[in-house]
Amino acid sequence: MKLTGRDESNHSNERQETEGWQEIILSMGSNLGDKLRMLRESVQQLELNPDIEITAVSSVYETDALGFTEQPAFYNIVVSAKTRLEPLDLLAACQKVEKKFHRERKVRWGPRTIDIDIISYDDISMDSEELTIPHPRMNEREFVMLPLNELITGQVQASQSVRPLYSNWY
Ligand code: A4P
Ligand code: MG
Repeated sequence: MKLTGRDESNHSNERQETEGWQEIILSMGSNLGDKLRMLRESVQQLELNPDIEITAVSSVYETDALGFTEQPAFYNIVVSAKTRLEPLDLLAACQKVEKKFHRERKVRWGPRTIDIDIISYDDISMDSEELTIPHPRMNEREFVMLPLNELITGQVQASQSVRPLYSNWY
């Protein structure tokens, strides 16, 4: 998925594709501790990676927990960026940031200090045990779609379960 109408690149030359900078979308969520700080410092950590360049950050949305609902509300954002990392190396970079903030995986869909999901990577589709892109549940998730829509259109929208909280926070 691309936010800007870049030209239809030539996918026949995959080597050239993977060596360049690719457009990616990340979704980040936190529902434990100082959630705003967690999001801010996680974006900062990604920015410290020389192979990742953040291009836009959405407002922070307060969102009702989906899946395992007996947990605090989340703060969610969507970030667009460019990377010259391969998809699995990008996943590793995201997981390194999660680890830095001592994310513990106790309950699937349970509370977390920071969760970073790769929503899309250029126009690539892949489905392996480690990584599925585009993210398979993105379309049904307002906490992804509303911030993503903000990055694409500039319009901040709210729904019953997704409430814009902070703009220009980063
Ligand atoms: N994995 C596969 N594809 C991807 C991808 N595109 N991006 C693998 C990132 N990771 C991907 O994820 C489990 C494994 O998924 C990883 O090891 C990776 O190899 P995880 O982050 O360890 O565990 P998780 O987050 O608990 O599971 P999952 O399936 O990622 O959960 P979701 O779907 O991300 O849901 N409610 C609100 N309001 N806001 C939220 O942010 N998040 C979740 C988590 C549930 N409810 C929520 C929110
Ligand atoms: Mg995840």
